[in-house]
Amino acid sequence: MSSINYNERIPNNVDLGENRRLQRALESWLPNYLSWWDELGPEGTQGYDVLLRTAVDVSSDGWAHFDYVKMPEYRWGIFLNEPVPGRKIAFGDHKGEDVWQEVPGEYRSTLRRLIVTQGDTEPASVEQQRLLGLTAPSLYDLRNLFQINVEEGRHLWAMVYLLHAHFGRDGREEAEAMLERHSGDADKPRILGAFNEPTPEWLSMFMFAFFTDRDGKFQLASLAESAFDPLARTCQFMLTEEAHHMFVGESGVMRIVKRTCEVMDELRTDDPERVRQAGAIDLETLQRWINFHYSVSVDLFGQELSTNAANYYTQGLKGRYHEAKINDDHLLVNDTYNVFMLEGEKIIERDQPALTSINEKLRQDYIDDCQRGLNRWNKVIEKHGYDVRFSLPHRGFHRAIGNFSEVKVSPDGKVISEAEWTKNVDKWLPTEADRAFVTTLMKPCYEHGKIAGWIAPPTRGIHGHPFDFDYVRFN
Ligand code: BYC
Repeated sequence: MSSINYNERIPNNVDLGENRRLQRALESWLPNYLSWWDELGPEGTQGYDVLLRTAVDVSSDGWAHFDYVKMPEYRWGIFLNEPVPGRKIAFGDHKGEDVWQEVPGEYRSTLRRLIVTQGDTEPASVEQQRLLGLTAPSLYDLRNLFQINVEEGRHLWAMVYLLHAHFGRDGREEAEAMLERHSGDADKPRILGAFNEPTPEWLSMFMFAFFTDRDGKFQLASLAESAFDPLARTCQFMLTEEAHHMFVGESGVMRIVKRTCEVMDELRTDDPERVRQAGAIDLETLQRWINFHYSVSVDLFGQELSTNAANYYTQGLKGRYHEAKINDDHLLVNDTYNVFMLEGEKIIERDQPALTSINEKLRQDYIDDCQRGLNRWNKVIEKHGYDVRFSLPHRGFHRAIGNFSEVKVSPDGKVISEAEWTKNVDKWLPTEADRAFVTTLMKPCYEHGKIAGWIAPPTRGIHGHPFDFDYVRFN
């Protein structure tokens, strides 16, 4: 591995300088990427100096460099975790064989598809968040938004590198297409449902970073098990950056809950209307946002029973979360897994072949992780002495993919009629009126040390700086 030159056009630890053809291909993609950033990246921010971390290394200490950067000048580098000497395939038909440094011909199109699906989400999220820089509740939050945006951009680079380096001409075409599909576009939408939903205000931003970025964590962790070693090592390193994104989501919602509770304390009431009049977001509204973002994110795990997922696993392309820590044969041919199914009008649990249930297993790992976050939010409410507790709706609620997509399921897990759904949906999902209310709160608050009234300040700043630091300089 050569050492990394942060000043290179494309900083990297893949010896790009030694591979002129690949370097030229990526350098010719760069201007397209930059015009995409200009057009669909954070609106009106070209001249801002932002205190950003840039990945410059892959060692666990000191992998990032913090400095003021104008976002279009950010160094979107290509970094793969160091190879693990002698790494063997951990699961599926090829278990025990050496991992692959090149794509096996028979798995080429499947792997390309997985990489494209992963890559497509990254610029999608930047597009979804492009207007949020106009209304951030504080400079600290504004900086975190931009940090996430540039890193999602880098994650796109990570996938584009794999496509260019390992998939020849069709890889290059897929890399182009990544900049042609757009979030919410009627003709060329992004591939996965949740990435076509707008993220128009900051409550949605924090919920997205908690729920949808967490899908990223679990999908990347599964791809980090791949027998295709460059993919595994790329995803491993992406997970390092991803942790901050989920921190932004979890702590963001936590700070909103804290502020709401403070306002309820001051008013001595938990009446949602009074809370709203005081400029905070009532807990019932927060629950509706949880229901929405959770349900669209749960869809991202695919169908409960999927032969695609079984094939990815058997072929060694995509493993389970923390594959090596699971105590079984890592072949799963004779195993079963408990899956939620629809039987007539009832939701039942039934043992299904473990191989076809791989998506559902990952969804369960995700659900458990989400619940841990909710428990932490609930502690804040509990500390303030209120009885309300947030809960995750049933996994069948508001689904567009899989076993429950054809029926209506209530948050507590009952299959209900269309009429009952229509009667209750305004209690369960954000209404137009809710969205309009939340939008009224979205006013930028860019004075040092100040913060909008609907969210509490963070307990700590970024990189050892205080909350009232000038994280963004507007020039
Ligand atoms: N929307 O057999 P199934 C992140 C399609 S997030 C639309 O269950 P499979 C990030 C599916 O493609 C992580 N379509 O599918 C977060 C298939 O289509 P075909 C992103 C969907 O393959 C925040 C059909 O339905 N990474 O990084 O087992 C910010 C049959 O379904 C959806 C990945 O997703 C959906 N929700 O599972 C920034 C990893 N779900 O074949 C970034 C790579 C399913 O009939 N992707 N379909 O045309 C995969 O592993 C798989 O593609 C999926 C789907 C898990 C998504």
